[in-house]
Amino acid sequence: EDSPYSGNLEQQSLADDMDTDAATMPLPQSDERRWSDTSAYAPKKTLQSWIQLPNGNWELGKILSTSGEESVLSLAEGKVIKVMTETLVPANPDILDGVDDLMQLSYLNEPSVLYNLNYRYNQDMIYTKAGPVLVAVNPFKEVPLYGNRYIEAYRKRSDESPHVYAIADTAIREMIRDEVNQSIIISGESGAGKTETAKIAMQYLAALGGGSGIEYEILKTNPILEAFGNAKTLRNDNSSRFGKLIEIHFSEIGKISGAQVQTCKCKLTITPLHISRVVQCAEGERSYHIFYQLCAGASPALREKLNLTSAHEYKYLRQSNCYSINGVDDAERFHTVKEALDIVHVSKKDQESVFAMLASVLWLGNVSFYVIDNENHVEPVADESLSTVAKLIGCNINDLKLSLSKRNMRVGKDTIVQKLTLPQAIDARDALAKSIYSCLFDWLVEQINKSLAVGKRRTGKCISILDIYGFESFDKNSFEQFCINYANERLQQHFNRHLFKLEQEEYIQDGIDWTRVDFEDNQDCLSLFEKKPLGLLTLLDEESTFPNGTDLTLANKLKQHLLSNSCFRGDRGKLFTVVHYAGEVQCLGLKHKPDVASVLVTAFKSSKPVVGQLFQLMQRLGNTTPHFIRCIKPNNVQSPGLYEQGLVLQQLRCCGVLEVVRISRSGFPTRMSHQKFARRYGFLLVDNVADKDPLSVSVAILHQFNILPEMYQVGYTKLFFRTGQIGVLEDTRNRTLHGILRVQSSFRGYQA
Ligand code: AD9
Ligand code: MG
Repeated sequence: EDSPYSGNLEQQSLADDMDTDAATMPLPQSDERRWSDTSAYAPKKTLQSWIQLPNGNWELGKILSTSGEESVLSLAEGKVIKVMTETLVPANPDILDGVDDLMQLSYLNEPSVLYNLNYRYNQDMIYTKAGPVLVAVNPFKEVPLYGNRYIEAYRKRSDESPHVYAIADTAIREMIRDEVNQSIIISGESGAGKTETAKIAMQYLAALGGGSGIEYEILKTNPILEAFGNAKTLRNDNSSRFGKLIEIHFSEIGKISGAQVQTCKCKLTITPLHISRVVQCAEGERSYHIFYQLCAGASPALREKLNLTSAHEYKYLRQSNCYSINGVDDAERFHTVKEALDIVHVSKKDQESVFAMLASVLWLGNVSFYVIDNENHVEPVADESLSTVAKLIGCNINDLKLSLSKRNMRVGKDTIVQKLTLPQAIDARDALAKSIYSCLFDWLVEQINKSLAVGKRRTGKCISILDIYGFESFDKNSFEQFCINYANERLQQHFNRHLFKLEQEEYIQDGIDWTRVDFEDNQDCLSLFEKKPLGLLTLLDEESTFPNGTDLTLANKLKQHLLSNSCFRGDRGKLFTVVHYAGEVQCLGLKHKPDVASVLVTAFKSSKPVVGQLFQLMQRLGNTTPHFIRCIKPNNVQSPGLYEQGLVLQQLRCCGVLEVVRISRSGFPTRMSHQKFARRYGFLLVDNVADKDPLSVSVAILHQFNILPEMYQVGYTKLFFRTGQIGVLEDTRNRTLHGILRVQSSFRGYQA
């Protein structure tokens, strides 16, 4: 008696649900409690339900009975438990297992989404749509989803399952159709798969735009940038330490059928590399790959020229106690990089200079100092390291000595020479090493850009792929996280506005009044950063010009001006918290400690260009049609087949996947065509409407069930409902069908 479903009717009713548009079921919804809300949920009406175990994981249970405030459920392996009914979260019928768009789930709650992604992940279906967004769960193994056969299938649209290729294909088509530049924006935590995803997208674009041969060059930028800009970290064996925007330009735009395009050129924009890794890195991590590759792969002749020894001999590489990466052959990689350099037209001579610069950085790290007077001033030891550096960078050994032991100070109009103490000299040495590496990296990017240069006559349009570091929150967060999170906040706004626009378009198309639709924005948080004159960025800039400023004076200043913004919280001492869309981040140490500049080091990168460059990057995306890919890392140990619910959930929240569904549902999320609506509920009407048109039937239903006017909108072709409204109708429909079933079965019994 308790279960409304039995026999054929259950199947029929579920099949009906499948038949309707996405999200036509009563959906539990509450903005404050995100997706876990159960208010619109009557457990009696489903057979299955999610229950949260003490370890935080969700498990599926069958509801055996509900009495008062408690329900009894059976779990897997025959376990039976009693729980508070209000803690139950509705599960979807089995028929919806593994749907390829989360929007198709009848119940859109956290456990259902987690389950759905997991279900697909177990079958190597790592891609899933969340409305307009593609979610990619890192498989940490090779999956059979790529290559020409797949590219062909997506190009012909014979395969429509979610894929990076499908996103790239849509970007091409929309570029041609609308003559608007496109962008593919990839985000996610470190190790989630952004860089791999970017490469997969490039692969598709290159394959489709192929012909001129330049697509091959474009793909070869990857091994170069990864060798010089990626490193093994504790989170990812191949972690990018820079943000990358690659614009792929298309010269001729053909007809939309088959998306005929010709790739022509590309342009790379890179955010500054996190350069300090060159001189310092944590235990178990590595410096940039290229150093190890060079040490392992250089030919005897090159070794001789650079006076190169093994990686173990260099202090900069030795300090973190980690030289190799599982499954990676550095020597082999070195050859790949050399080949790639050939392909992007870096001459053999220039390549040799590049390697000489790398070796000079390594040797610099081995330069040591000795005390020369009783004021603890030092000079570099004139040994093999020092002479090799001088030779490699092509300077006089005495000039090098000078630059590592003295510095020029401006006092008023005069310049005085100051001798350095040991810590100062080490700083000067490291600053020089960093500067050489950073110039080298910039130079490489410039070479690549020259080689693949976009001509002056830009006829066609372009598709940009953004592979940027995702939102970060650690126990200690400094300037680096501050910049990264600000960039992500801007991206999130881009994301929100874009989705809002999509929604709006659908409403306008169907002629409904969209001014009544509210969307939540992250403008408050952005204002916190950008407001002038009293925003985080301005205040930070201002404070960094005060020579006596400290973390504490900065924090006090911020607290003095920013407490009225709800996204800012002053904590004790030099700590303060920024409330980002993806979570709270407690910051300290934003005030930059300037590096002691050596004579050879020119303008050192300060806070301004970092923020500036990120901003530029964002602005470039402003006039493009964005396509979003959110990468998810299912475990922290880079291992295949392991799916940790808690970790995935936290990322779904951080990268706004839950948000996107919420936004997509925050206006009039439930839609149904007049015909479908009339067919589904028409039989509930008291009056006979057999000869009426679907719209009139629909309106009659709305009236009979007293659905309030502000709860729905009537479009030209569809009805649009606020969340939960359809629930009333569904309930009545189920009850009525249940009644019919009882009559039928007793009738059958009577016949028998
Ligand atoms: V970081 O922010 O640069 O530290 P990413 O870029 O998000 O990070 P990356 O693309 O480097 O992560 O992926 C990490 C590792 O996951 C790769 O080295 C692969 O071993 C693995 N991976 C990611 N995506 C795929 C895939 N589609 N197929 C197979 C993958 N392996
Ligand atoms: Mg990366």
